[in-house]
Amino acid sequence: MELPSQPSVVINGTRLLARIAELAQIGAIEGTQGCSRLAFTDADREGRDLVVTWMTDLGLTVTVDAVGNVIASTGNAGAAGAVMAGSHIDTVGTGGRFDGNLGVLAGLEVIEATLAADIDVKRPLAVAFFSNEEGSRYPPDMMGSLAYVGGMSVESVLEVEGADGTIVGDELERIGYRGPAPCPGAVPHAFVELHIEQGPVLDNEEIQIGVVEGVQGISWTELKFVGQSNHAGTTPMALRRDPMAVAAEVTVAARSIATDLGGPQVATVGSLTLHPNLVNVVPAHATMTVDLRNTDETLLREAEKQLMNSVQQIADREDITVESRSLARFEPVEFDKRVVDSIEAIAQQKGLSTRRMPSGAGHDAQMMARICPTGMIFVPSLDGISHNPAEHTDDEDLIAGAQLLADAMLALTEVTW
Ligand code: HGY
Ligand code: MN
Ligand code: MN
Repeated sequence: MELPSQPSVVINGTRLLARIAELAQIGAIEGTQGCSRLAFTDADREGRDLVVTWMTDLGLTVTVDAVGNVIASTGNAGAAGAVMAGSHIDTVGTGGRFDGNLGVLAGLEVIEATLAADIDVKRPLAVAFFSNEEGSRYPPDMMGSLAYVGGMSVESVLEVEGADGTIVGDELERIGYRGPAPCPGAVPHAFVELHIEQGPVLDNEEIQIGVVEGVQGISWTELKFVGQSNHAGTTPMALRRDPMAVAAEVTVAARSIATDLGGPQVATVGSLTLHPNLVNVVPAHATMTVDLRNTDETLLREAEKQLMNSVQQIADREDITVESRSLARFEPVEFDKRVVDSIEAIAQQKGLSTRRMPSGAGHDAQMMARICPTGMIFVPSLDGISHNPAEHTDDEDLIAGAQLLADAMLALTEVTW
């Protein structure tokens, strides 16, 4: 792609790092550099209020839509026709300070530096934080951006019940972020998300920038095994209908499916709850989640098929009933080649080392790719650690990623599709 000579702007790295640190204080996890701001909790509201203050202090037009997505833009048409950056500021319960937050604060920094440079930019700039990207408290993940692009109705978002029994609509109301702006939202000219890799590739290969070509497919299933609670001491093994024994075998089966399929296939049992969860009671039921992912949709479907076959065989043998429901299901996504190519060309022009790669994690960009030309920029995660308070990315990598975001966004203001 022939790169237009884009207006250049230098971001203020010190200001960016200071904002990352300040936001990380909200929901800070004692003794770590991580934070916990589950979607629509008080900590999430506090984080939202801080970032909205930074947006309004810049004089940006800030809108809140019906599912709590927040869009700040230099024009008064919101995201319509804008070159938009964005990500999320909600975190998993034991989150790091960079996952999502970097993409939002870097987007804000690009706008602030551009306004300060007082240069003529052909299109409005915008930055968003989308609601509940993590999906840990309320599935699916990328909930806000999925609604923003019309992939999930506002009504169905508002009625989702969380693992803790609360309802999205009530919590959004309670934290004051059930806004008036329309959802689905306006279509941007282009969308670019800067994000930490959250995996080991860039760090291992000592490469500065990941040029992300797409996002792998995601399949979340909740399995509830119903047995018979009984006395741990008096019930002979042959007479038991033990749902925990089934959950354990299914966990091992999920792991073998991933290792047998090989390649990028991954399988995770991240949550398991027993009822009544007591030392001397054979459980009545066990509820677990299985997260399967693959860059190849056919192989992901194969993994799902094998999982459910194993579930049924093991449950039948143990005389256990199974209730299953899908919590999230997204096919693999490819980003727009023109955006991917321009991110790569600009990075290389700047002398940054790059490599093309898929994203193992889900991102709001995979939803925005449904409505406009979209790309992503990765910066290295130390030892590939993420969804862990120890998550770390070096300052110079954060700043290099944010500067590349600025260059890419401004280049995109110059192109017409
Ligand atoms: O689950 C994911 O990949 C993302 O962190 N929500
Ligand atoms: Mn993220
Ligand atoms: Mn995450």
